[in-house]
Amino acid sequence: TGSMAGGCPFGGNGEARSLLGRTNRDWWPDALNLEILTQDGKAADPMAEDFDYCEAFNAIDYGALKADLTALMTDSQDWWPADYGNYGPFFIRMAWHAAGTYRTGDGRGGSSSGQQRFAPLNSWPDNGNLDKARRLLWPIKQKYGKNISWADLFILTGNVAIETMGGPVFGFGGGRKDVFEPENVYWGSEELWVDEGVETRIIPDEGKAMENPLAAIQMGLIYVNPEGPGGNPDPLQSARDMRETFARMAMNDEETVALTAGGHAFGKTHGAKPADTFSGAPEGEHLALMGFGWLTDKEEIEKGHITTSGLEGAWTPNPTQWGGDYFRLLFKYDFELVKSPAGAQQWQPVNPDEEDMAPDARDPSKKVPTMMTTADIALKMDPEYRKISERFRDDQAALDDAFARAWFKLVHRDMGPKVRYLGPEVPSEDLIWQDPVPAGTTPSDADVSSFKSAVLDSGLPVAELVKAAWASASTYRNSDHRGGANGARLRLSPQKDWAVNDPEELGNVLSKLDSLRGSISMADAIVLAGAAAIEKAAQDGGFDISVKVTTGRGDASAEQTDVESFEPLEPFADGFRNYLRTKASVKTEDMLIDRANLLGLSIPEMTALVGGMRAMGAVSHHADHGSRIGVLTDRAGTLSTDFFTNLLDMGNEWEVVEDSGDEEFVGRDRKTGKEKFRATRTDLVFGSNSQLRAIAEVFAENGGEKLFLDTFVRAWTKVMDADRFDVS
Ligand code: HEB
Repeated sequence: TGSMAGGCPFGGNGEARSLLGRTNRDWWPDALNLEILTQDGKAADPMAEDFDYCEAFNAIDYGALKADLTALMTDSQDWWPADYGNYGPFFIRMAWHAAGTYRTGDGRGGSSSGQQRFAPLNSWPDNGNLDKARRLLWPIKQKYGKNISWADLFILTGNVAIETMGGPVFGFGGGRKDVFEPENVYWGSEELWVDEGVETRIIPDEGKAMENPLAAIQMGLIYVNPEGPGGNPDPLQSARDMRETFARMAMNDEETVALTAGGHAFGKTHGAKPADTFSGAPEGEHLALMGFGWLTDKEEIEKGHITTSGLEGAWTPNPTQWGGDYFRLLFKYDFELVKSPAGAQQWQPVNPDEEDMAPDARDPSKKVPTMMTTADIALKMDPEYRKISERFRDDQAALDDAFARAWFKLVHRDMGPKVRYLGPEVPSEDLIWQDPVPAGTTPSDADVSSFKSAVLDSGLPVAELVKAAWASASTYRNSDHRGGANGARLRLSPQKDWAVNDPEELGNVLSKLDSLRGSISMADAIVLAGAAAIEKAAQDGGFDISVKVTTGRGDASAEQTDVESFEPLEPFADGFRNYLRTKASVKTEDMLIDRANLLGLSIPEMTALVGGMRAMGAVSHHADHGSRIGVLTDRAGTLSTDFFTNLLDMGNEWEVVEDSGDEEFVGRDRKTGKEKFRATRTDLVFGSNSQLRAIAEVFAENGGEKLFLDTFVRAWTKVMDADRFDVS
């Protein structure tokens, strides 16, 4: 069972599940299947192979784009009229929901690939009517074309909305490159969505906690249920859910309060009519609706009689103007529980003064009561939230600063290091959550080669050098671009103490490298030492190869490292090192696939890395039991195809080790019964799975060594350089 504090990734509540949980195919079995067209490595992406989004973005007339977005805010369209004549609040919600799927657990979700355009996100109940927001943007997207991605446009539009309504903005970095197909992300294994009566994911009475890496309380929500947990309007339980879900997206209490209150300074909720008077979500709707969902009669839409969340009303009397009204009203009034016209539970001020009423969204001369969701009331009822809320009520400048910074973090959190940000509005201040790394220097070729020979002469074994380099670089996640070898955070807390890194062995390797490196950065030294070891290991097998290292990495300090924020990067399983700490609710081999995906590896690259690292003996001691588990060779330390040849050899017979929970296996000589090898599921899957076996065969074939070595070195270099945004 996962724990509130984090817990094992994929550690669900006991039931085994598949890696992706429920996918689009489960939700919409009849949807058009385009996947057969992306077989054989054919791209869904229409852009030319040499398309460079950075270059395209940098060529944009940024000022003109912002001016167009500013004009769009008040350019109300008949087919979806703007509340109060201003789309600003609507666009802020669009941007927040684009970014709000981000989760620290695996770094997936978030704003950076424009996933809100695709299922399931385009059809999640919580994203209701954002199809209209995106469609309102189309003329601007069309005008600027490839120079601005949808993903960047969603966020920039949110920023412009805040700015034009007088709100504080900290900056904007572009660089979110669109993808053109739904990303395969685990969103949960429930069979129902929030509006279909599914259970919430935190049920303390039943010991049920939200499994990692999920960060929303129910399937189909970005975070929490606005009506309270499972629809129960209990502000304290709502605070509990908020605290947990916001923490999963890297927000502390202060950031959570600032974001929620700051966001709800703007706009309104929509619950004018019962939800069953609207059509279904976009992905399953009729062709003629052209990608729209949640529709009703034109006349009703014109009158603003729409339902999104089901709650109805604005939070403040000035829903298109930034200010302190949210907290002023929250503390000025007692609130009573009422039902919206759509039947949702919400809170209304008791006896509000006339000037504290909100304008009607279509008729400014008409006054209507304001409202709060149960989650808003939590900001007053939860003791910790309340302290922060009172401070913000009394200090508008503090709220301005906290909101601007938290919003900036929210919408840039999954973009990785600051060098990836583009455009004229990138703030100069370095922020700790950007994992800053000081610029490095490039050592001379002579220094590099003398360092490499010194390393090989030092007596440090190939396996330990390879493991150290892997430990350093393989923390990288393609999802949020965090981790990686740059910065050499491997030598800092918390990474230096992670069980997967065999801390004692690692400490010894690192101090040896430190003593030999001279002026080379520690980050480069670790990668160079790995390269030296691999070259030697290949040479021992009779192959002369060279492993190219792009030097120039810098070393981050402890002060530049937010220890807590690195904790979710700790691998609970790393199939490349045959490491498994806690059995997950998915199969252990699924964890390898997941990690390979986060490293951006192809199937052949993943296969070559596993086989090569096993051959060199680069396996974690944790799984070792002194038996070199997975090292299917009698010449460990040599970079060879032995792992594959022995795995595919019919002379070997495999048998599960009793009491290993189906995790460990013995390989015996089929004739004599003599034990030859030990292996894990992650090893045997390369013989048992037909697709992986097909790759293993290619490497094990006569003459396969060259292809294996090329693939290994390419994959290795890819992992070592995965975070080198400073040079690419
Ligand atoms: Fe919010 C809206 C809830 C957070 C911003 N929200 C809203 C609504 C609801 C909510 C229910 C309504 C929808 C409709 O339309 O119907 N939120 C919520 C919750 C939370 C939140 C529960 C957590 C606690 N928000 C938030 C944040 C932000 C926001 C963080 C930002 C920052 N919202 C918002 C806005 C709006 C909303 C702006 C408005 C929209 C319009 O107007 O359209």
